[in-house]
Amino acid sequence: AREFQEIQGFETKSIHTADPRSEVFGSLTVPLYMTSTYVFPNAETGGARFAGEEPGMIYSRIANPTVEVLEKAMAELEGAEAGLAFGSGMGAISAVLIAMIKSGDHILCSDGLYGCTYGLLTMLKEKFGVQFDLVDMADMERVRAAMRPETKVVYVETPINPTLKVVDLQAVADIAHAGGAQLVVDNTFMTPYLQQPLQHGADVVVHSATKYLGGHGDLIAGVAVGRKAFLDELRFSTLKDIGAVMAPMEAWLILRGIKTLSLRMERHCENAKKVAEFLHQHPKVTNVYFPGDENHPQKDLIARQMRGSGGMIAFEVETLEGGRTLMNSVRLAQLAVSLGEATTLIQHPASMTHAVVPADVRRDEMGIADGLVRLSVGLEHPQDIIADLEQALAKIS
Ligand code: MET
Repeated sequence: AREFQEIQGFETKSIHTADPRSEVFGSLTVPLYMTSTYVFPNAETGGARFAGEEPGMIYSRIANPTVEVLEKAMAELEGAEAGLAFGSGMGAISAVLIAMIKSGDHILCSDGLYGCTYGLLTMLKEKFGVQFDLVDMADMERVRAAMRPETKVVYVETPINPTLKVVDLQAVADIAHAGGAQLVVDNTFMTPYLQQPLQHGADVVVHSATKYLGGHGDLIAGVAVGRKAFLDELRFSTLKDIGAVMAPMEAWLILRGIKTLSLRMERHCENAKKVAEFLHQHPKVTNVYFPGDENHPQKDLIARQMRGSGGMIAFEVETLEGGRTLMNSVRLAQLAVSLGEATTLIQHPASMTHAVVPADVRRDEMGIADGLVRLSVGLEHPQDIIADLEQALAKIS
């Protein structure tokens, strides 16, 4: 790969960082290494690779050349020392958290988390005695007060799935570090094009690469980026032994996806702005949650931390039944979980992505109303997305 110190533009990096020109055939795109294992030239070399004394491939659960190109590309795009790829976003989150904590430790979380992340924390608590709390991170006094001597990790989504609350990363990072904890940020909703948490004090960034990074709804994958020493440790311990690895074909597809990441994110942002404006003025829509709102109370923070407001919108209609009618009436938008792809997707957090969260926690701590609907605004023409929502909202009695 080329040297990138002088290249400033994200667009340029996202296209050239996976440059495989050292390949014998001069292939423009990254070769796909579909292999489980690697032949050692001799017994001594095999032993030396296992001992970590010599570089070189061993086995694709530990590293794979195609996957390694993606890991380097993601590190480059997030401004990290290193990256590590996983079989899913949850694979990345599990490996990172398990590497950082032990029984009796405490994890402090934003007051909203993807449902399966909450499920993982609950499992770690019930089976291994790892404590966790959700705290409203709009108020730094509360974050400070919720820190404990055993707090080893502060875990943040921003914007939060699905409520779209925004958290001040630098302020939380300062509190975490003052208390001896590390800050882990799930950057799935933003991607490194819109937000780079490591530049705002985070120690590790995790992604579901299934979403915007892949961008086409055709794969499941995850990535973590951060310091090389931590990720090396993860590669040779937690990731290796948990085995939640990314397949080379997935890495290849994501490398293809990130070449157009900047273009796609720009359009997702533009489309979502137009859709949010439409929803705001619609009489049947009671609440809209969108970081791109003109009069958003955290406008300064959003401008400081995010290059754009993203493609995700959450909103409420008056009744649960109304929400159901809406979701059953869309024609262009598809009723499905997941997000960040070309197709507009609509789903109901309370019964779908966040169904695993107990109802009281979901409502009272996370602020997810039963009637909340989440929209992942796609890349269709904005007028078509709006027309579809308009006809579906008209079906609500
Ligand atoms: N993380 C995805 C989402 O928020 C997948 C969902 S539920 C299994 O939509």
